[in-house]
Amino acid sequence: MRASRLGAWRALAAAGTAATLWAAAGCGGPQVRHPVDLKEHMVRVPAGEFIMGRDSLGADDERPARRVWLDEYAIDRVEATNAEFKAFVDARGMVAPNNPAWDMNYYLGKPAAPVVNITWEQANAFCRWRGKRLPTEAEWEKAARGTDGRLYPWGNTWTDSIANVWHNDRFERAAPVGSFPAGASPYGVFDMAGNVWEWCADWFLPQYYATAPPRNPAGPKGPTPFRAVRGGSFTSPKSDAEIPNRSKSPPGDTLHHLGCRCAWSAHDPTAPADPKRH
Ligand SMILES: [Ca+2]
Ligand SMILES: [Ca+2]
Repeated sequence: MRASRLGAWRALAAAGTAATLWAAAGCGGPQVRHPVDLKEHMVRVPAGEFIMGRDSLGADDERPARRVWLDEYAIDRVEATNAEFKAFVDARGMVAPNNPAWDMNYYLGKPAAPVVNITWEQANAFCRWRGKRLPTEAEWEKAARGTDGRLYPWGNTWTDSIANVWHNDRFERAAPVGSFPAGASPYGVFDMAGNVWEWCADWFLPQYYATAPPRNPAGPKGPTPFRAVRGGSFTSPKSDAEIPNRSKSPPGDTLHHLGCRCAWSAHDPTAPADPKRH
């Protein structure tokens, strides 16, 4: 475990993220020190329980609502941008993502917009290259709703113009990341409701919640036909932007409204050898 933590730190430093803060874990448990990147605006989410899923409204795959414990982790405050993904593409000599049909200069012309048209493998490789990883569905959901089971990042009542969904605001397509500070989550994470859908680490199974472990769930063992995607997008009705809403996509697909953000923790729950992955 110690070796992997040091490895993650070295990878983060190697990715050119020198501006780091060594932050201590919350009080109570043993101290865990990890690099929280200031330049890239990662947000620390303290260890503890939160309410995942919901029992009323929503779809069957969101049930049952249950209390889930997550170890401390950090998550990017904003969605991955075209500029950040270009640094990865250029460093690896990869083919750049296709432009969406609605803007043929999107990838190079809008560096602050969220990267789209990337496969799950590309999103995963991008996060690994940065010394990070994709968040689990549980990590994504806790970062979006905090610990009180709220429906939207800002509370329980929909509010127009503080999230980018379909026909509710000043953006017809994807907005520059972080354009809606009033719609931030309790941890200060942006665009968890709308803008672009986000790949999660987990394989997707609709019935997973019924049997998921209560601590650090990282998705079914897989493979399944789909990876989990969360949060809705600029093409979505506001119901898709309700935090418990779950969706999925074949991991090899690229979509003009699907991107990613990255996470980091001292102990990676998505690592295949991790016994917590069950
Ligand atoms: Ca919109
Ligand atoms: Ca989003």
